[in-house]
Amino acid sequence: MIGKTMSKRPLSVTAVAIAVLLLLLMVWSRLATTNAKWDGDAHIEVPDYTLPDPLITEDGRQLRTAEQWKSFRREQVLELFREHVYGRRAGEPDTLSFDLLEEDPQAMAGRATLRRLMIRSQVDDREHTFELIIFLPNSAAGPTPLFLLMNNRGPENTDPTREQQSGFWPAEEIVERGYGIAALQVRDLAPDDADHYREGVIRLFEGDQQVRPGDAWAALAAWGWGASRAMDYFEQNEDIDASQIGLVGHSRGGKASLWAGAEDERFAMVVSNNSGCGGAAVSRRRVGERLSQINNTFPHWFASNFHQYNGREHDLPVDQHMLIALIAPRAVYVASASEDLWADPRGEFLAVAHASPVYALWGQEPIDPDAMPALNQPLREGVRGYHIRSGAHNLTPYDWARFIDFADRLRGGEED
Ligand code: GTR
Repeated sequence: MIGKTMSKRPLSVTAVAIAVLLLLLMVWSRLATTNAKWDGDAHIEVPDYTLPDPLITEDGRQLRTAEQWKSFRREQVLELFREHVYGRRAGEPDTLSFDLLEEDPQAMAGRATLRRLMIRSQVDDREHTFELIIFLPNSAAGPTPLFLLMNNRGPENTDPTREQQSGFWPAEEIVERGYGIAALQVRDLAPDDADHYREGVIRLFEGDQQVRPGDAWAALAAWGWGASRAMDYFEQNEDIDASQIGLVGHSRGGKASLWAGAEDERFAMVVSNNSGCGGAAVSRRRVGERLSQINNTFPHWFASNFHQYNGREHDLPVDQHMLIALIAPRAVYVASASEDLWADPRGEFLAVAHASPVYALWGQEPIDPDAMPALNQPLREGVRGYHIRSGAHNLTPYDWARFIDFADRLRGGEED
């Protein structure tokens, strides 16, 4: 070879050692971030509190069996929530019918069938209607499991034409994974407005009744009533597997989905996303939104009796872990977001964990309240699931993908 000889100086041992060290450091810091405990609320002081024991009856008896829970305690707890928190919702209307507004077997470029229905209810001479949108995967071999979103945002988020697509309701991705996806607009059931919330199904049942009792239902319960009417439709439709319906709600919609899942045991799975105060979060922690704030800002969400507990969370005969317990032994999934301190992520996790004694009546393993999962590391314990996503208050494709992973595993009958 003509010219310069390349110098072949061997890499010094020190340089190699430094490189290896740097590499190890990078791997370690990566692992540390992924497995890090969430401590975004470390600066918040939490008062001492004691949660009511769901397994001790009002007359002080300790429950031991699922039979006892089912035969009377569940109803007692449900009654406490009706009386003090959400109010008593109406039953079925005098007549109920489903009008098919549109059916398109070639929706989503042939991958799904779109169905739009008008759900029509009648009580005395009054009528109420609301629309239900459904996409069913065309690849389905039999009746399809389905997720129903109680949409608390604008209807453009659940556009049946799919001209507008939103990560809040990623219908294409859900269909792709073999699930049906449906939506109702909560405002159709009860406008989300203190002056007008009765102008939906509440008026259907009450007419213009002036005086309302302290346990009269309000917007959240009315929204859930709509989910039950959608369920009435799923039950009579053979393309849908009504025994595998997941009810999903975000934020105020998540408060409503939990309560609807407590009232209506036909929902096999209930999902609360960032539901916070009056949803999954333990009220007695008084972290993030307080009862006084929620009741003053949104006086039309809960029964008026609930307002008596403003600043008196510790006097409530229930707390939100008992709401989760009302879903037992069915599946429940609670999701939080790391920046959503207003919804108290840890309080949301704790409600799931403190529902353990009730889930244990069916042999479910407990969830340790001190073992809140790290960011973006979903936890599944039997039929209960939880995750805390990094980021802001929102319902995102990441959240939906985790709900579906969870549902897949439950349907696969996998054990942890
Ligand atoms: C907030 C309210 C929360 C939550 C949220 C939402 O303003 O304080 O309880 O429900 O709205 O629905 O996005």
